[in-house]
Amino acid sequence: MAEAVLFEVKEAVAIVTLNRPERLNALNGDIHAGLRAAFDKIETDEAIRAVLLTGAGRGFCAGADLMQSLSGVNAAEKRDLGAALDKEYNPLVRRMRALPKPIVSAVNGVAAGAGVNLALAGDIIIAAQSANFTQAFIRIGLIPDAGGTYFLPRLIGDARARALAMLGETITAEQALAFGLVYRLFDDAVFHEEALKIAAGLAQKPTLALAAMKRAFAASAGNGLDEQLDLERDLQRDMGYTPDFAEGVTAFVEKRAARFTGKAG
Ligand code: LHQ
Repeated sequence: MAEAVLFEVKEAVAIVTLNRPERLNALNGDIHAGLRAAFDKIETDEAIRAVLLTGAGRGFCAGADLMQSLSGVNAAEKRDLGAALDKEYNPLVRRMRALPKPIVSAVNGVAAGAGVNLALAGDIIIAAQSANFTQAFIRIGLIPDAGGTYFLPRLIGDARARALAMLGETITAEQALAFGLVYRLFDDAVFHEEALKIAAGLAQKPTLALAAMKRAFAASAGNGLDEQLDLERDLQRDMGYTPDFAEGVTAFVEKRAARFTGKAG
């Protein structure tokens, strides 16, 4: 059986590919296990400085596997969906957000349900022209999970977030771009290559500054301006002590390209 998650490292980028194309990469136990293993490696391997999360085939991810994990649901048998979120989905979203390395979510095709919200847990979200996005939850009597009710209003505003969640309509990649759900679109033919280019570029940047940005942006959602200014001061103080800051300034003065290591010392 093919591995449910493919993992390879190229140009200091961990390329993590959801790999159940016949099910549009719907999330089952094998995919969750594969993702856990991938993030174990990404968290501990210093040579990995960025992540590219994408899907095999014509889908990015169709959300929870309704055939395998949830089939046979009936009113008499009460399923604790909260347990699945506690065990698999929420730790994954928290892990992605806390990862001190940038994540590019490359939505290569269909994204539905938790598949969309998994992408939104990344830092930079790009999509192929043929991609589409559906908060499919309402179609089966659920609410957006995997961070959907958190990410959506912050990214696209409350009005659009509520409409997408409540109507369960599919939006095209162009609409997603216009809404601000994704940063950029690329033609399908060059999508993987362009996605890798972005991730590889991030992998050459000062990693500690990217990690500190993730912390600052994460805190910004719950902070007032005063607290955020204090946090920026603290994080910037840390950045001022990094070799990459010294290298950045030296390279500027010497009018050459900087060579960042992403290391603390
Ligand atoms: C699938 C799936 C799928 C299995 C397509 N599962 N096979 C829930 C509960 C528990 C805890 C955690 O959180 C969640 C969160 C959730 O994510 S709930 C939302 C789950 N996702 C959905 O409701 C989406 C279901 N899929 C669809 O509505 C459609 O497949 C979409 C709109 C994604 C794509 O439509 P099409 O492009 O027309 O493709 P298709 O429907 O023909 O799908 C291709 C194959 O993939 C097909 O299999 P088949 O054997 O007929 O070729 C589908 O059955 C299979 N597939 N999604 N989630």
